[in-house]
Amino acid sequence: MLQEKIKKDFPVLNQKFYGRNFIFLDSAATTQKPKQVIEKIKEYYEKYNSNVHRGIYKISVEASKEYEGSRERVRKFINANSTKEIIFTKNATESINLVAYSYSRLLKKGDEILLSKMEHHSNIVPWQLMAKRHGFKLRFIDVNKDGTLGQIKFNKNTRIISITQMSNVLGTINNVKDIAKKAHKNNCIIIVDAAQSVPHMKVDVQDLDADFLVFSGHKMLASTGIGILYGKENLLEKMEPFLAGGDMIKEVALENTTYNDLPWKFEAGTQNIEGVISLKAAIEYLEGIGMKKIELHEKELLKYALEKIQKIRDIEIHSSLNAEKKGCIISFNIKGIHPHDVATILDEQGIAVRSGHHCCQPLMNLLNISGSCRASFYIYNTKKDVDALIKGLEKANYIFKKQNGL
Ligand code: 7TS
Repeated sequence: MLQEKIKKDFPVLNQKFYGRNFIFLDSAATTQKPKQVIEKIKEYYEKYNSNVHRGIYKISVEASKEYEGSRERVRKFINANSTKEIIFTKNATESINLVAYSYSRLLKKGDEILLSKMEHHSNIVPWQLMAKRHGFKLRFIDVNKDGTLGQIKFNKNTRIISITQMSNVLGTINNVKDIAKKAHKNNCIIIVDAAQSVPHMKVDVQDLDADFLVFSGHKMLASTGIGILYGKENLLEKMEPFLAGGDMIKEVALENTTYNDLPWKFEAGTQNIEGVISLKAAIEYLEGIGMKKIELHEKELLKYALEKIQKIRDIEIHSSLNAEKKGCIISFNIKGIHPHDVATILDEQGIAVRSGHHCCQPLMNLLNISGSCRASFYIYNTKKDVDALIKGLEKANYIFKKQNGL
């Protein structure tokens, strides 16, 4: 893959900070946007900015066509059966909250929800709220020492398993297809948090047999403020709306309201139209490269990075070192240096990494650390970026350990 050519499509990456080429290694938080996506958003505002599903004039019809066209593109991208199963939300977080709120109303007190200890806060806190409200029990699957998922046990009350397909800290890829099979055998549904996986690998909701699957546009080249909820039609039909207002209704009388058909039943009020439209451009960009090629590129880059980073003095890597089985994310600490200090030294060399708890405090507790540094890679990163990271880490060691006479 021609990363240098790809990099040229991303205006943010073509800047210099502190006299050095900017290197972005925080795509797990959000990705940069190619000019093709930025142009598409500009086109919407310059040519057909209007609200959707309501105007009968030319540009509103055009905006509605683009909006629904994007839904079809998302459907095809994840191989959903129907566009009725593709709901636009604000982000992956809102998608999980939607399911938690609306599906929980179909359950009863004492039912159990199974999560894992590697979940992002957005796949823990909504369930805590529901557990408190409805009297559910929460149970957490352990994480093994090598960062893989521990043994999963269903019991007769387990009704939902909500689990990440790729950990945003460890990079661990969970076999959600296998988990879905076991869940269904146990009369339980599966919700897949695909916020980190969909941007990096081919995800087919029918092949996985996921009941629900969530992800965010901003982690896959599209704009912020647009999320996706995939849900099986028969389940979405049974669920009450999450938010209420315009567009999600069929008929409103003062006493009673009938709801719109799927997917609009779950899209109340004016939506993030530019966000939806940007999604189509983002998917076209990703598919223009090819998801398989993206996966292969990231595996190669990860293998290279893992080999090099292991040689850094006093490094502690918080995941498996097997590049074949994980996403392109490395979380690490350098013994004796605070992760924020490491990140600051890297920043001074034009390298952006995230440091902190990565919205995974339970996992941090399990790893017995308060935070870590995290380098996460994407289609625009190169081996040269890895080399710069390694040099930056060596510099951190040099500065801190020299200062302290170590
Ligand atoms: N699930 C996972 C696995 C995530 O990594 C994130 C965000 C979310 C859900 C929530 O996504 P949002 O778009 O609704 O915010 N993860 C990160 C991260 O690792 N650094 O910043 C955000």
